[in-house]
Amino acid sequence: MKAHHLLQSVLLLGTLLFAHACTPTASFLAAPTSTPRAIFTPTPLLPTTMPTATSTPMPTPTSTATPIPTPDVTVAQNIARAGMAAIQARADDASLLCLRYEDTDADGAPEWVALFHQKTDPPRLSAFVLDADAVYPLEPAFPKAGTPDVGLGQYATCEIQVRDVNADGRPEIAIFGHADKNKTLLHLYVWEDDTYRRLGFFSGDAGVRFMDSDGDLEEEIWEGYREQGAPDLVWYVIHTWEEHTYGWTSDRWGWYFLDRPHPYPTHKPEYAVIAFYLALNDRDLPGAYNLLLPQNERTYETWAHGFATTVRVSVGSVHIIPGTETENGARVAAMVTSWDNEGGAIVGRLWNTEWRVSRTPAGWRLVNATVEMLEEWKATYWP
Ligand SMILES: [Ca+2]
Ligand SMILES: [Ca+2]
Ligand SMILES: [Ca+2]
Repeated sequence: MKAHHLLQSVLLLGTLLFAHACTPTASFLAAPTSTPRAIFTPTPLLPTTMPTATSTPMPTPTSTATPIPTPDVTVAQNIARAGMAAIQARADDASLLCLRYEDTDADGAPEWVALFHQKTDPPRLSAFVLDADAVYPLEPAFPKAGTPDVGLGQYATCEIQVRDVNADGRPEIAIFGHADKNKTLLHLYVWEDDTYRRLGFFSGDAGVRFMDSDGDLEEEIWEGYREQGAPDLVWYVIHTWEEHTYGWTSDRWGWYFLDRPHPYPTHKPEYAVIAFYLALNDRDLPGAYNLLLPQNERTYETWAHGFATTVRVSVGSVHIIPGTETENGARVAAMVTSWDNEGGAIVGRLWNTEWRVSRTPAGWRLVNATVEMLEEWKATYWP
């Protein structure tokens, strides 16, 4: 029994030592953020002697001396130098901002992604992929009419992501840029038919970001636009990956500034409806109630009780129904998504909503609504 324990201990010790000795050293070749500079990580030393037991003959642990390959630092340095030299040779007078050494075409071997800043007027970001001796420029989208051509961006920055952003199994190269008037740009590329195809170009003056808005674990792309008539509001256009391209699938409203209290804009019929749902989402129930006309027959307490289980509300597709606007009244349509915690389960609902709104000296107010539930689902994952 004693001997058995000892054997177990020795084997356990051997296993621990072995496991420790075999912990893979970081492969700088595959390091995701490689600037062309190799860092040598010393390999932990193998124990030269194993503990031996005395009394009973012990089986010799055989799992000791698998030789650990010593990383060849010279090879890595040479790769880095060659990549840097090749990239600088193509840079002309542009400044190299950053380099990534990652597998951008899913063939198992890394390529160089280089991002440059050119001192043109206006200055512009450009990028290419260096794969062995082949150079693939990442072509920027044509600028929209009336806007200057800034390539991937006007200012020097290095915001590159190499990952499968649309969950189709292939990696994308995502490059963010910035330009005048607070504009953010996002270019997306994927390796396809021997070239890097531009999958999409997105821009907005209130940011562009990846975000999973519906809880399916796939990220959508959100373009944010500030609302000219109500600078506290942002209008998000949400693009979803569908088969071969990103398409505009929905929109929603949000706050541009995060600080509170939020000033609720009510100087247009649509803004009053947007403000009402943003207030609900913020759980500012008194604020939301104040946007209802007092002739609503329910007291605040009764009304507020209806939102006891609400955890999130969002609103989009807000517009005045054509032909309904008069000087003092209008009908405003909106698509509302609500999320409620019902007995521990999160239930999402999509509502087609139509509000009758009325002008008051204090701004537009919500009088009453007709709602139609279009969809109801249980959220398996809470975004
Ligand atoms: Ca590759
Ligand atoms: Ca992909
Ligand atoms: Ca999603």
